Amino acid sequence: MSETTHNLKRMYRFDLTTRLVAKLKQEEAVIGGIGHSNFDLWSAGHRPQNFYMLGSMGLAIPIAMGVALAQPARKTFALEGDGSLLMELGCLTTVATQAPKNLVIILFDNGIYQITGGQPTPGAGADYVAIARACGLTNAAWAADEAEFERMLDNALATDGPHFIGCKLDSQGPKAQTERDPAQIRDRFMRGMGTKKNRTLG
Ligand SMILES: Cc1ncc(C[n+]2csc(CCOP(=O)(O)OP(=O)(O)O)c2C)c(N)n1
Repeated sequence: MSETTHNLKRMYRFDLTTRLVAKLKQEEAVIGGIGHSNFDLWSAGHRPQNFYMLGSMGLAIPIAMGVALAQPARKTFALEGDGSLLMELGCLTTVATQAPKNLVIILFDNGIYQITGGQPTPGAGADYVAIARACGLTNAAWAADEAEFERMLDNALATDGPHFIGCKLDSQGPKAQTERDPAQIRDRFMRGMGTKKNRTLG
């Protein structure tokens, strides 16, 4: 675990997402942010407990925080891109204040808005772990490589949070695209969370 951005390996988002999904055995919720975070979550294997954010930037962490607070027994992950985090940076102070023990934030930091053509974000040199820590998220660190990412996931699954895991990404694009059907995404997720029982959509 690293508190600085020195010597961090640039990793492949799909590989990291696959490693995360492989560890989920307890119907954990995973919220994929707009951008390629939700594309790779989809590609890693659809689960009813996945929610794919389409349309608005910056909402993966707020949505995940809401799920975590509503269902405190369920570990809940937010996968967010750095561009989207910048759009809603204040959510980190809210997370620190609410402090849901079951929330894990995974930041996919590629320094660009990859999905809209790779424009650099205005925070390309920012240390988001340092920002998270300054907001009050004391369990915040960068993953130096894939093995450490896995150890940090194991720790986040086994211990109280909120946790914040920063990952520097390489420049590879997403594996595929999420099926864009917002009503179905919502409906499946509500069933995955056990909050909707009746069958209205396939
Ligand atoms: C409020 C708002 N502004 C702009 C957009 C257009 N837009 C959608 S995704 C995106 C970039 C997302 O970047 P990031 O979160 O870093 O993810 P990446 O694409 O790098 O995976 C932009 C600019 C939007 N959807 N909403």
